[in-house]
Amino acid sequence: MKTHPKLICCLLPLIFLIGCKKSSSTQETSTANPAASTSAGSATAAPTPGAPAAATGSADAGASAETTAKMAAADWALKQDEIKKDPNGQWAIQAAASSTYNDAHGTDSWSANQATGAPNVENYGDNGAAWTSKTQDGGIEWLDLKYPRPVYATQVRVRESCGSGAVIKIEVYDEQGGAHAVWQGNDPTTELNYLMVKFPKTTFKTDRVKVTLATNVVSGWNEIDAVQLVGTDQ
Ligand SMILES: [Ca+2]
Repeated sequence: MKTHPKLICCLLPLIFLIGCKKSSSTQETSTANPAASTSAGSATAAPTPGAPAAATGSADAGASAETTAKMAAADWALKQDEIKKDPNGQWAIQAAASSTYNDAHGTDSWSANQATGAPNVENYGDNGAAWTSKTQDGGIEWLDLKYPRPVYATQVRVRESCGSGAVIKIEVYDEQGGAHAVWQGNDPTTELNYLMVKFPKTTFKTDRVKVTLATNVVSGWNEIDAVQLVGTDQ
């Protein structure tokens, strides 16, 4: 019963997004523009598995659109696999959050812990294997993650799995516990994809990342499946 209102609220934007999938092409993604960025960091979102708008005026248009869609889907799968296996990438081993849906704690569905480990959400939409906040559109929420090995960081990849596009800031912590913003801006992520934030290699080692969201900017539940810290020992 308690998940009932949640499911309805998440399904509405989901239906909307699925409905927009074909026309909201990868162009939107490619305009990824951290315009409000206050650092040297840049952000991109992996291409979506959605098909680009179908070509018209040719008997082969349907078939070629299908081929293009399949190739885009294959590219997406390859990219997901590449990230999952990145030798310089680490998955979180511990997490805390500003709030959790239904006050989930421990390893409950939607708890902060659901954002630790490798990605395990296979489809875009509401899923207890991802973290989400107590309310859908309340505003500022955050996720604070710990990693096994301190590294000189070059990238953070946030896998968004529902209500994508609400991340506004990413910080990494130095060994003294000082927070350093590596990115701030407009999250271009759509559907089940990574927000990929690249920045110049940090001058300190870090094993802690904080992801801040403004949940009011994308209506419905904003869920994070996993967060990868990328960096090296030297
Ligand atoms: Ca997860």
